[in-house]
Amino acid sequence: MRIFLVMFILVVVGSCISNPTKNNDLTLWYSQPASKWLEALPIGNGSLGGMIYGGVEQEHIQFNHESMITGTPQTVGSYQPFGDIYIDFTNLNAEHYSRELDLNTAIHTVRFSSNGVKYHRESFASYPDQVMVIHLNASKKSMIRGKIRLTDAHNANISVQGNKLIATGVLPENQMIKESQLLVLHKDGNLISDIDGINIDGASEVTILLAAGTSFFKDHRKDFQGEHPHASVTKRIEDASAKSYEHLRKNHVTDYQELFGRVSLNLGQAPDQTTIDRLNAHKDGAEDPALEALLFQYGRYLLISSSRPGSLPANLQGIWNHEYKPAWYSQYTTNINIQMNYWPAEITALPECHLPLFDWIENLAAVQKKSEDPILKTNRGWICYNTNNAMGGPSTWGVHRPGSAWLSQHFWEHYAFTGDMDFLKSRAYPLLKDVAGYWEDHLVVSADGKLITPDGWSPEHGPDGKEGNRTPYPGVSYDQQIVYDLFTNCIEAADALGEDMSYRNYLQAKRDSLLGPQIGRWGQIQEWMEDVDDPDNKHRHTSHLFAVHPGRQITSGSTPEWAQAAMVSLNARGDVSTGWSTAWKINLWARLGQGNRSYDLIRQLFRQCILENLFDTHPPFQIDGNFGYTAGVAEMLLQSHYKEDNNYILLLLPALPDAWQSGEVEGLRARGGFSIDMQWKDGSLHSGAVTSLEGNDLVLDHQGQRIHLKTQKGRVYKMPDFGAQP
Ligand code: FUC
Repeated sequence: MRIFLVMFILVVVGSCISNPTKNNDLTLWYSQPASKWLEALPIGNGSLGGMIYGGVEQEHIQFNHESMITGTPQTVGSYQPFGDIYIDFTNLNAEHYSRELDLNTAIHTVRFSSNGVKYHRESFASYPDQVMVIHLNASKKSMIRGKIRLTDAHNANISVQGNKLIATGVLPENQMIKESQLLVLHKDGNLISDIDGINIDGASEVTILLAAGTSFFKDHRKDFQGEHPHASVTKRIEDASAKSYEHLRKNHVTDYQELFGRVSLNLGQAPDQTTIDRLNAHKDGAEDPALEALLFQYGRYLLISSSRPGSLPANLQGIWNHEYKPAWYSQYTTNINIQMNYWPAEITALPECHLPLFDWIENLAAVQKKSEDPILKTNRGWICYNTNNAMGGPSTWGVHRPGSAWLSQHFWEHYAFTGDMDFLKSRAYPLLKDVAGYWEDHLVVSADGKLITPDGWSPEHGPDGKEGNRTPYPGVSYDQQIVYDLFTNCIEAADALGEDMSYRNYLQAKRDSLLGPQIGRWGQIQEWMEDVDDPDNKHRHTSHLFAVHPGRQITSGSTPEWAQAAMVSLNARGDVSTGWSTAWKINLWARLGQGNRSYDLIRQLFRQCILENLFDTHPPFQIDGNFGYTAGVAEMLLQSHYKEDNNYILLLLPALPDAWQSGEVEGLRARGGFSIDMQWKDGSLHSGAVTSLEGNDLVLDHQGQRIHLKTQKGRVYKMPDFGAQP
């Protein structure tokens, strides 16, 4: 690879941060109502989620609240459904039906005509007003007739109070109190309450407000016990009911678009077909890059909808669940799943959506540190089990020692992308250093004089290839690579803070003594300290490739032999796997600079793991694959995971597949604090811009040509034509 290092003073084309609004095909749409939960479409405000079926005679919205779990700090429990809204309409014969979810507004719409009247139903979950809003409209006066019911998934007592329905109850498992309230507002006609609902008789417009909550309190210092939710739920409903529908809608769209509108991706024109037809055609091999872009944006939509400041982090199903016993409790699994949920947060410009993860990790740390469980006892730092609930409650399925180190990587990444020095000083560095302390105490010296973990695990099998073998082994690559990553993040954090230098140097010496990646007998990255890897092993976890992604110990540029060996390992594992595993492989191949291999995995993901409503399936439905996919697409277009001479190297279009010869992306974020726009043609960068968010220097790298750029905070720099460089 020829590398040209060009010092280039780029033209300042503006002094303000751009706010792209142009988006291409941001709608999921269907010509039939949903006939099952996985055809319903999700809305959410971080805490309150709904799945909308869009029926004609009956609208059904199944809803959730993030805190509805049967667990405690001692037992894991399961994430639970909360309740359902049903609206039974009378005298409708639908024609010209459609339902759609517009990712640009986060509004779900149902439209149809009946007997010459056009009906229009809009639903959204508002973060600023903390309510779900359903608005019914008809083109002729007084034509809305039906009955609204609220049900509860846990036999709560339901009362009807005028135009309000209230469901209040207690979960017997953990005594958590829950309450939902639904208020009906109308224009024209009458509302008539009866024993189990509210009848609408001849209204022209109806607005339904739903609020729900529990007594869960997101803080270990109060044992997670909060107030009865009645007062806060009542207040949300009252406050929202004082605003017009248009006002609530505007608040919601403004708030949502401020986040969503930061990134646009255009990979081509969308065909004029329903989403399900496009999905099926894609599964059959049709080219529809616009659908691939839609799924990318859907991941961003889902993250905004399931993880907002003040909420719990997105669980295995985000916040959407209709089962009493969801797979793996629909909680937080630390050996890939919860981390993958947050892979798109920084690179796709949603750092605020990352914040719930940090709150949860800090609570988890506090709960583990005071645990009486002998398995969790540590001198310094903390460790956790593999699966944990909203309260830091552990599963029975084994300790996962490097879980805390992997989780702490997210604190470093938030700083690396945002440059938030207060966050680094007050939250990230203390946590990183604390967890590093555990590993300083825990590492041992091998016969070869290397530092190794004595009792590791490679999720989720053993060197004998047995699924779920939890026998501890020394020097397992997964542990070694995560500890390397932890120490590196801690070292770089100390550098950025300019403090703690003697500790920093001590930790660097430790890091440099760690047993590093080893290349085995068939050219692979060894998963185990001994060269026992079976080339026919197809296990879904690629734990031994953590160093490629989300770690950064192995890169094509700085460690090409290891990168080559990682490709051998990845090819041996094969392409066919579960949803999140397939998504991880998209990211891995992207980091290895193999755009066409990433794209193979994209095709594979669509073929096998994308459901009718574009949720990802493990199977069953598991949202990490959606988030991992979105992160993977971003990694194919932009990477920034390593530094040279203290500058981040921004790889522009590092893994562009042949299938995406032309396109444009705006607003992706890079470490060091940059927002990147790019247009490309015939597989090469055509034009673009760098917005400097922090005023740092950087190196732009496109297909091996490099340009060093000095920046000032807040300025926008036009990218040069790399093709024109010598
Ligand atoms: C891990 C994975 C499973 C699943 C579960 C939630 O145990 O190995 O495949 O993703 O987490």
